[in-house]
Amino acid sequence: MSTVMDVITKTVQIPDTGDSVELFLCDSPGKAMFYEMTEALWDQPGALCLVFDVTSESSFSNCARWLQRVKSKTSSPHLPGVLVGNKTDLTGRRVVERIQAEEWAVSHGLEYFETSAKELENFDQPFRALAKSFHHLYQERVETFRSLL
Ligand SMILES: Nc1nc2c(ncn2[C@@H]2O[C@H](COP(=O)(O)OP(=O)(O)OP(=O)(O)O)[C@@H](O)[C@H]2O)c(=O)[nH]1
Ligand SMILES: [Mg+2]
Repeated sequence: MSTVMDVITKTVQIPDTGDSVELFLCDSPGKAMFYEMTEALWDQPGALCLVFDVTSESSFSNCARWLQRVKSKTSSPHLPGVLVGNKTDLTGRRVVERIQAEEWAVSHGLEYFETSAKELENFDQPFRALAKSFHHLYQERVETFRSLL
Protein backbone atom coordinates (compact mmCIF):
# COMPACT_ATOMS: atom_id res chain seq x y z
CA MET A 1 0.00 0.00 0.00
CA SER A 2 1.31 3.46 -0.84
CA THR A 3 1.65 6.12 1.79
CA VAL A 4 2.78 9.64 0.95
CA MET A 5 6.17 9.25 2.59
CA ASP A 6 7.78 6.89 5.07
CA VAL A 7 10.48 8.25 7.33
CA ILE A 8 12.90 5.78 8.91
CA THR A 9 16.02 6.25 10.96
CA LYS A 10 18.83 3.74 10.92
CA THR A 11 22.08 3.85 12.86
CA VAL A 12 25.11 2.35 11.15
CA GLN A 13 28.45 1.66 12.86
CA ILE A 14 31.44 2.65 10.74
CA PRO A 15 34.02 -0.17 10.74
CA ASP A 16 37.44 0.56 12.29
CA THR A 17 36.26 3.80 13.88
CA GLY A 18 34.37 4.47 17.07
CA ASP A 19 31.87 6.40 14.99
CA SER A 20 28.37 5.73 13.85
CA VAL A 21 26.18 7.55 11.36
CA GLU A 22 22.48 8.01 11.89
CA LEU A 23 20.69 7.88 8.56
CA PHE A 24 17.42 9.76 8.39
CA LEU A 25 15.71 8.12 5.44
CA CYS A 26 12.81 9.66 3.56
CA ASP A 27 11.23 6.91 1.45
CA SER A 28 9.43 8.54 -1.47
CA PRO A 29 6.71 6.61 -3.27
CA GLY A 30 7.48 5.96 -6.95
CA LYS A 31 4.06 7.08 -8.16
CA ALA A 32 4.22 10.34 -10.07
CA MET A 33 1.08 11.73 -8.42
CA PHE A 34 2.88 11.92 -5.08
CA TYR A 35 5.96 13.64 -6.42
CA GLU A 36 4.95 17.22 -5.78
CA MET A 37 3.81 16.42 -2.27
CA THR A 38 7.06 14.78 -1.26
CA GLU A 39 9.47 17.06 -3.08
CA ALA A 40 9.34 19.74 -0.41
CA LEU A 41 10.34 17.21 2.24
CA TRP A 42 13.78 16.46 0.83
CA ASP A 43 15.33 19.76 1.47
CA GLN A 44 19.13 19.43 1.05
CA PRO A 45 19.57 15.66 0.96
CA GLY A 46 22.90 14.37 2.34
CA ALA A 47 22.79 11.04 0.49
CA LEU A 48 20.75 9.22 -2.12
CA CYS A 49 19.49 5.65 -2.34
CA LEU A 50 17.76 4.90 -5.69
CA VAL A 51 15.98 1.56 -5.84
CA PHE A 52 14.63 -0.13 -8.95
CA ASP A 53 13.09 -3.51 -9.73
CA VAL A 54 15.33 -5.77 -11.88
CA THR A 55 12.16 -7.24 -13.46
CA SER A 56 10.99 -3.82 -14.72
CA GLU A 57 12.74 -1.89 -17.48
CA SER A 58 10.70 1.24 -16.69
CA SER A 59 11.65 1.23 -13.02
CA PHE A 60 15.30 1.27 -14.15
CA SER A 61 14.85 4.00 -16.78
CA ASN A 62 12.97 6.15 -14.25
CA CYS A 63 16.11 6.27 -12.09
CA ALA A 64 17.65 8.88 -14.42
CA ARG A 65 14.72 11.21 -13.76
CA TRP A 66 14.87 10.66 -9.99
CA LEU A 67 18.60 11.35 -10.01
CA GLN A 68 18.04 14.66 -11.80
CA ARG A 69 15.34 15.63 -9.33
CA VAL A 70 17.52 14.92 -6.35
CA LYS A 71 20.57 16.65 -7.84
CA SER A 72 18.52 19.77 -8.49
CA LYS A 73 17.78 19.89 -4.75
CA THR A 74 21.34 19.84 -3.47
CA SER A 75 24.08 22.44 -3.53
CA SER A 76 26.71 19.87 -2.55
CA PRO A 77 29.00 18.95 -5.48
CA HIS A 78 29.41 15.44 -4.14
CA LEU A 79 26.31 13.62 -2.99
CA PRO A 80 26.99 10.09 -1.72
CA GLY A 81 24.66 7.78 -3.59
CA VAL A 82 23.82 4.18 -4.33
CA LEU A 83 21.74 2.46 -6.99
CA VAL A 84 20.03 -0.72 -5.84
CA GLY A 85 18.65 -3.39 -8.18
CA ASN A 86 16.06 -5.21 -6.05
CA LYS A 87 14.07 -8.47 -6.52
CA THR A 88 17.07 -10.60 -7.56
CA ASP A 89 15.11 -13.64 -6.30
CA LEU A 90 12.88 -13.40 -9.42
CA THR A 91 15.64 -14.81 -11.62
CA GLY A 92 13.38 -15.95 -14.47
CA ARG A 93 11.76 -12.53 -14.77
CA ARG A 94 14.87 -10.36 -14.76
CA VAL A 95 15.04 -7.85 -17.64
CA VAL A 96 17.73 -5.43 -16.38
CA GLU A 97 21.18 -7.03 -16.35
CA ARG A 98 23.70 -6.32 -13.64
CA ILE A 99 26.33 -5.00 -16.06
CA GLN A 100 23.89 -2.52 -17.64
CA ALA A 101 22.77 -1.14 -14.27
CA GLU A 102 26.27 -1.07 -12.84
CA GLU A 103 27.66 0.85 -15.83
CA TRP A 104 24.92 3.44 -15.59
CA ALA A 105 25.43 3.76 -11.82
CA VAL A 106 29.20 4.16 -12.00
CA SER A 107 28.93 6.71 -14.83
CA HIS A 108 26.74 8.80 -12.49
CA GLY A 109 28.99 8.44 -9.46
CA LEU A 110 26.77 5.90 -7.71
CA GLU A 111 27.82 2.61 -6.11
CA TYR A 112 25.80 -0.36 -7.33
CA PHE A 113 24.23 -3.13 -5.24
CA GLU A 114 21.79 -5.94 -5.91
CA THR A 115 19.36 -7.10 -3.27
CA SER A 116 16.36 -9.22 -2.56
CA ALA A 117 14.30 -7.56 0.11
CA LYS A 118 12.13 -10.67 0.11
CA GLU A 119 14.99 -13.06 0.81
CA LEU A 120 16.78 -10.50 3.01
CA GLU A 121 19.78 -10.77 0.72
CA ASN A 122 22.33 -7.90 0.82
CA PHE A 123 19.62 -5.64 2.19
CA ASP A 124 22.04 -3.93 4.61
CA GLN A 125 24.84 -3.22 2.13
CA PRO A 126 23.43 -0.06 0.50
CA PHE A 127 22.92 1.55 3.92
CA ARG A 128 26.43 0.60 5.05
CA ALA A 129 27.91 2.06 1.86
CA LEU A 130 25.96 5.32 2.21
CA ALA A 131 26.92 5.72 5.86
CA LYS A 132 30.56 5.03 5.04
CA SER A 133 30.66 7.59 2.19
CA PHE A 134 28.89 10.15 4.31
CA HIS A 135 31.35 9.57 7.15
CA HIS A 136 34.30 9.89 4.75
CA LEU A 137 33.04 13.23 3.42
CA TYR A 138 32.39 14.43 6.94
CA GLN A 139 35.93 13.60 8.00
CA GLU A 140 37.32 15.41 4.97
CA ARG A 141 35.35 18.50 5.96
CA VAL A 142 36.58 18.30 9.54
CA GLU A 143 40.19 18.07 8.33
CA THR A 144 39.76 21.01 5.97
CA PHE A 145 38.27 23.02 8.79
CA ARG A 146 41.15 22.13 11.15
CA SER A 147 43.74 23.08 8.55
CA LEU A 148 42.22 26.56 8.42
CA LEU A 149 42.61 27.15 12.16
N1 LIG B 1 9.89 -11.11 -5.17
C1 LIG B 1 10.16 -9.98 -4.56
N2 LIG B 1 9.18 -9.09 -4.31
C2 LIG B 1 9.50 -7.93 -3.67
C3 LIG B 1 10.84 -7.64 -3.26
N3 LIG B 1 10.83 -6.41 -2.68
C4 LIG B 1 9.56 -5.97 -2.73
N4 LIG B 1 8.75 -6.89 -3.32
C5 LIG B 1 7.30 -6.80 -3.59
O1 LIG B 1 7.09 -5.76 -4.53
C6 LIG B 1 5.88 -5.04 -4.26
C7 LIG B 1 6.16 -3.55 -4.14
O2 LIG B 1 6.96 -3.33 -2.99
P1 LIG B 1 7.03 -1.91 -2.28
O3 LIG B 1 7.99 -2.01 -1.16
O4 LIG B 1 5.65 -1.43 -1.98
O5 LIG B 1 7.63 -1.06 -3.49
P2 LIG B 1 7.86 0.52 -3.56
O6 LIG B 1 8.81 0.75 -4.66
O7 LIG B 1 8.19 1.06 -2.22
O8 LIG B 1 6.44 1.04 -4.04
P3 LIG B 1 5.83 2.53 -3.85
O9 LIG B 1 6.19 2.99 -2.47
O10 LIG B 1 4.36 2.34 -4.06
O11 LIG B 1 6.43 3.37 -4.93
C8 LIG B 1 5.30 -5.68 -3.00
O12 LIG B 1 4.35 -6.60 -3.39
C9 LIG B 1 6.52 -6.36 -2.35
O13 LIG B 1 6.14 -7.50 -1.62
C10 LIG B 1 11.86 -8.61 -3.53
O14 LIG B 1 13.04 -8.45 -3.22
N5 LIG B 1 11.45 -9.75 -4.18
MG1 LIG C 1 7.44 2.46 -1.06
